[in-house]
Amino acid sequence: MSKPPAIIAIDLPAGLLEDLRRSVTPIVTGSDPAAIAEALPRAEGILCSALFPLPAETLDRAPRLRVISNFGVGYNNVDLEAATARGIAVCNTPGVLSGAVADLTMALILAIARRLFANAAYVRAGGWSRREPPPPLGWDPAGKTLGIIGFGRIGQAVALRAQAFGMEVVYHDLVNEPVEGLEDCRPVPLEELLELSDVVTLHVNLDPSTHHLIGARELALMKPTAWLINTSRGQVVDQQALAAALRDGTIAGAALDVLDPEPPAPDEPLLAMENVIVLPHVGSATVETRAAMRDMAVRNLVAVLTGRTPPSCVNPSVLERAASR
Ligand code: 8YV
Repeated sequence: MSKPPAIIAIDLPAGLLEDLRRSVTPIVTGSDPAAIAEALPRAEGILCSALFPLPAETLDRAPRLRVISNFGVGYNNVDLEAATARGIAVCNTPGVLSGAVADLTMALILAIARRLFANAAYVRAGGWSRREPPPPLGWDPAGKTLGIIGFGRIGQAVALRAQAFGMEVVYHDLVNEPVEGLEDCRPVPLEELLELSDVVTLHVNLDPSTHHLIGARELALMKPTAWLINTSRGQVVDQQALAAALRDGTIAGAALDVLDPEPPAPDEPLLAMENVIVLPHVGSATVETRAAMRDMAVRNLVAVLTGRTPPSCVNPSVLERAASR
């Protein structure tokens, strides 16, 4: 029997690609847009980065597509409604990257608190050798309040880490219920979270309800000493409003692993600000986590193409419909 053709738009190690070839025929390997566009009409599956756009117009050019396997937990790159209407399963890689993203978030909190980047820049620029005054003192995370917006797997993993450093945790989510094992974390309305927190960190999915969730009004509610951390999606923050709030001292600073757009334009104002740390979207970028994500993304792709249940599908109604046929 012929194996279903699939586009493999991320790099896979040779061993994993060999495993995949047992059930699937890769018709493209790599992220060349022209090769992908040419192969789309034949493809039954696509394995791509969570940043690879798949709007309805692209899905229209892929009439045989049965599965989109996203290499990542976020799936805002896919028009989910259009995929579901066309019977395409959309899969992602939740869980395996929560620890890495939470570690990065905690690293940013500590870096902000201890002025890590400013101190390292001072030494590198020769300030210490020249006996110039060092950057101002940092602050202890213990006793400070961390506000977590989005209390899913990643938000909860951040809470565990912050509690170990003695931070008080408040959170806001759609379902504001106490979480088992995290009973000391307090659910609060969004406005209260913004007013209370010394650091606000974002861990929501990007969808129409969270687009520009943090804008001028929300930033104005924050303490002038507070920092904003974003390791979710750039579009959750109104970037112009953020730049204005950072310029006029409405908030103290921002640490951003994600921007809108990515990569940023060279003249993006946030890149030049002293009180802003920007990282190039590296939340999941560890050897171990990327390997686990690749593995799960391959298992998702192969499962759907061979009629089995994938480890994680965000529109399971498509699989139920296919099974009842
Ligand atoms: C990217 C991410 O997928 O999981 C997500 O949603 O944003 C990241 O893990 C990864 O950087 C690959 O592009």
